[in-house]
Amino acid sequence: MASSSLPLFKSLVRGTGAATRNSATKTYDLISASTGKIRAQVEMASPEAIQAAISAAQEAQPRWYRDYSPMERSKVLLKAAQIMTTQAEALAHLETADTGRPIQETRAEGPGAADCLEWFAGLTKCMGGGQHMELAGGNFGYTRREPLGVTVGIGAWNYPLQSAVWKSAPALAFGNAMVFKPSELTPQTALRLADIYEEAGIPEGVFSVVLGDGPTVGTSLVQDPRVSKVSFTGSVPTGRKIYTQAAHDFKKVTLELGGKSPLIIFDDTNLDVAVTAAMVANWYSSGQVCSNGTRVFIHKSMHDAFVERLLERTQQLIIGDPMNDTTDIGPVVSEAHLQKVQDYIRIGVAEDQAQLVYGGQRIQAQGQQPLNPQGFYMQPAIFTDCTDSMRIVQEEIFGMVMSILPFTSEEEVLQRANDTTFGLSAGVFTKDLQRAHRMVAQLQAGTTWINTYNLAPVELPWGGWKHSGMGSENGVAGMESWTRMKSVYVEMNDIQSPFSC
Ligand code: TXE
Repeated sequence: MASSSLPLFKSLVRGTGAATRNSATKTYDLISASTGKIRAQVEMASPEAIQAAISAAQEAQPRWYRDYSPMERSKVLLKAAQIMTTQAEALAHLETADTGRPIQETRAEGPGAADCLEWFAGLTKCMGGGQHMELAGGNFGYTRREPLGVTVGIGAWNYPLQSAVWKSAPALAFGNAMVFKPSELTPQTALRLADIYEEAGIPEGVFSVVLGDGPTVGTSLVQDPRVSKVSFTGSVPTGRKIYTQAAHDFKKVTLELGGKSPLIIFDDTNLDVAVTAAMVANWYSSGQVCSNGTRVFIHKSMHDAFVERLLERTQQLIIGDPMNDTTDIGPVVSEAHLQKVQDYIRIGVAEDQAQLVYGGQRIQAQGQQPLNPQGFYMQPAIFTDCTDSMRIVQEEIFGMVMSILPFTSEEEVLQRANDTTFGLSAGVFTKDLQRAHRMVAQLQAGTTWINTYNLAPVELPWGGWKHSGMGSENGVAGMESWTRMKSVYVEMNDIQSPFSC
């Protein structure tokens, strides 16, 4: 039973209609991934609160765009970045409490979010139409780049702060307002972000956070006709639903969806580099990363040595309380997600000739160290002898389940790597530069890495191909995603009548 001393998280709506934000609604419990116990409660945004958030955004957006020049908006975002940096440690604790990701990982979130704010603070100063055309008769035309208006962001639970900032920083930088809904499992850093924006000087109503589930709160946001864009990070089925619903009003949509990415390791790669790559691409964040390289294509000639070294190093990982500085791997986010990952491990064991050569079990201790028995802890799972058509090789699991797939030639591995409905990312490890560039040119993925994996600096656009999404976030492309163009024709003479009178 929840006790009344538990923290209660509520939506954060400031500005027009904000008084209705506390209208009665139901609450739900948040469960700690490391103890399995109730750690807080969340009040679902009522229909009135959702309406209030969108009304506040609608009222605030024109002023945010017209009264603040790009230079002024830039300064506000830089201030937000500065506050974000000073609060990085506190944000890391909130993120770890919500997600179960180790604190040594979540310490990167604040600085990463600050980078994103700084990037868009810079880019907003370049917000211009970019075209001035001399036209017939001494007339001329030019283009204006303008904001979209009221936008909606819907975030996922694996990287909640990153989801919130990757969407809101560009939205706000280019003069939009945003109503953001974090995942129902991970509300805390989005709420803190709203406070940071307020402290930085972003006017009330420009950014609101509404809490609650997808089917009711998320759907209301997506279907509201006042919303002109939805930016979503999450699963493929939900992305498809949102795309369909948004089509009714021809809203702009950006979808950052799942993946089943190939990590391709050629035999000129140093053995330990190869193993580090596979571990980074599979074990980080307990495997809950959309771009993870879960299909590990390893050249046949180094397969056995690779597997042996991978097992050796994976066994040394410290699985434990995510708040401990030394923990490498924390629990997965929820009991339901743990069950989903465990189900896939059972499917893998039953399928074909695949061999589970390491791990996969739910655990209550690591060596002599007990773990909280109610926590959602598991060992990483390594499958060898996999074939391309197996379900564990084709479907996104979003957990620590690595499939090892030997290959012999460049042509063969390229064809097999692309043989998936997903197209989020891909990595190639080789010392042969020509081969590396040849490969990335043919890999069907929105992001590719040469001799590294899972880096996503804000300077480069991020977005999936095929079923992994549409549109992109970050990079210079971020300006395109959050603005629209307007052509202006200027007549320098009296208008000529085409009519007879
Ligand atoms: O995702 P959902 P879930 C994948 C991963 C994971 C699976 C399920 O495979 O196991 O998705 O995770 C909101 N209208 N990824 O259940 O349901 C929801 O409240 C509007 C990959 O968390 O897609 C949450 O805020 N919104 C991924 C967000 O959508 C709706 C990260 C994601 O929820 C909605 C997360 C609706 N009808 C999961 N239904 C990645 N790309 O990184 C749900 N939501």
